Amino acid sequence: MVEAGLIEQITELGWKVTFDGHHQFDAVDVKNDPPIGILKNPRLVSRVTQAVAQAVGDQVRKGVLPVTLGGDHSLAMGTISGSLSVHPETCVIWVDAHADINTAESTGSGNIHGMPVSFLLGIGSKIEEFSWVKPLLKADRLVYIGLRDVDAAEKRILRENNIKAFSMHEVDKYGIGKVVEMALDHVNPNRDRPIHLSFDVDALDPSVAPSTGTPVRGGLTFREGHYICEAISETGLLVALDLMEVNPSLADDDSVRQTVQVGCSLVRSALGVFVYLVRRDNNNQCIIP
Ligand code: Z70
Ligand code: MN
Ligand code: MN
Ligand code: MN
Repeated sequence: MVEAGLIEQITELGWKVTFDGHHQFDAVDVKNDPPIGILKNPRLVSRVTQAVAQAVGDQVRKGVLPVTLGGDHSLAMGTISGSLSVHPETCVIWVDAHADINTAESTGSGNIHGMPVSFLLGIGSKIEEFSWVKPLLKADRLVYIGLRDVDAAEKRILRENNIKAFSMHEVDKYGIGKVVEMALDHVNPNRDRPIHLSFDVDALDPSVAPSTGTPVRGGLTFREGHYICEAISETGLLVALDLMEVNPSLADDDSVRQTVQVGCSLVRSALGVFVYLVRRDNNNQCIIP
């Protein structure tokens, strides 16, 4: 996405952009990383996400809006920890085909990218390696959009913790405009809380975003995905953005190009391309965010 020109594109929108590079990953050197229980690469994931938490928290504290490009969605353990460490009242809008809420007990795969939400909520047994993750996220400050591949154990966890989720069924039933409004009403009724948007590109239909680890058919259209980003941009409350699971090592060149383009486009929408195009001041001049 960076190679495709995302930095220049965001700059063009009127933002002053600093590219933070990949330096936080250089500090991680984990050669011997056997599973803990069945959790795969636990030390690597813990150290990278902890470094990301620090980096994101530092930016949010300065009033800078961090955009994290991933990478698997375990990264959101870091990004959301960073946001919550500065603004404890932050609400999270998690756009994904998956709920990513398995615990160390419920996971069947041992993939930590299927578990970040449970760590943030502090549910399930505690793993010493991840003790740095503080359970700062409240279940009523979290809302999902786009779900369609949720494990049975995850469904139980969602139910037991009373977590609001708008699956593809609700997107079909109400339309994306109403779903985003209901999602915001749930986590942010007075539109006064900071918003962390964590967008897994696999929320989009595989025909729109094929280059991702776990494509699931029946996903969001190109416009539905963009509408979510635009509507959140319009609130003026966005404090951090994740665009996750774009994987250019998967699929053919055309699919990769398409997925990278759509990823860049979602980021531009979340950062106000829509507002830039349509909002005008009293003198009919475009207001550049
Ligand atoms: C399953 C698990 C999954 C992708 C999350 C799958 C989860 N629920 N897949 N992200 N890409 O392994 O926990
Ligand atoms: Mn995900
Ligand atoms: Mn997913
Ligand atoms: Mn994932």
